[in-house]
Formats: sequence, structure tokens, C-alpha cells
Amino acid sequence: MSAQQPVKQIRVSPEARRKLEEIFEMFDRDHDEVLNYKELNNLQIATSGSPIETAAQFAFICQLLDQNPMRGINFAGLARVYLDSALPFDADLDTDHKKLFNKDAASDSASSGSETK
Ligand SMILES: [Ca+2]
Repeated sequence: MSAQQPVKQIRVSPEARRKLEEIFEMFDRDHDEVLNYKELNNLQIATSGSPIETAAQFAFICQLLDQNPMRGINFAGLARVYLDSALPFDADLDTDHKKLFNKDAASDSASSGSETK
């Protein structure tokens, strides 16, 4: 038994990967494959309702994810935000994905009059 396993790559199920890709593409507005401060901030506001307050905070997040703050967070970095339990983020991929893409389900009411099969 080894004392400690190095954290290299986290496991991402196909479903989680699809959700991550949808979220990433939605917020990577300039399609440069990284989420910069502004883009990650938009994601943060859309999911948690509160912004990343300072560029320093963004830089700190980048450091936690082994990302370059001058560029931003790439797909692997975003995956770690949601799926790496060693990191101090409490974001839930399914919850956030629903918030972003499934607005109907979030405010599901008893009426199902217009539902199609
Ligand atoms: Ca970008």
C-alpha cells in the first residue's frame, strides 16, 4: 500500500463530461478554450448567484486548479471544480447544469397541460 496517491487526473463519466462541455461552451464566449476571469465570473453568478469578488480571488482559484491566472481555467480545470473532492469547492455539477439548462425543471409545478410525449 502506498502512503499517498498523487492526484493526477480525476475520473469523468461520459454524462458528467457532456454536462461539463455544455457548461464550458456556454461560458467560453470567445472560444479560446479557457474561462478567463470575466467568463468564470459569469458562470459563478449564474450558478451561485454571487460573483468572484476580485481578480486576486480568481488567481487563487486558478492556483488551486494548477491553472495560469493570466489565461484562465481550461476544461480540465473546470472538471476539477466540480469533481475533485480534494478541492474546497462545493459546486455540484448536476445542480448547476440543471440551473443553466433546465430552467423548467427547477420551477416544476403541478400543471402539465402543455407537456408533449
Ligand atoms: Ca474564453
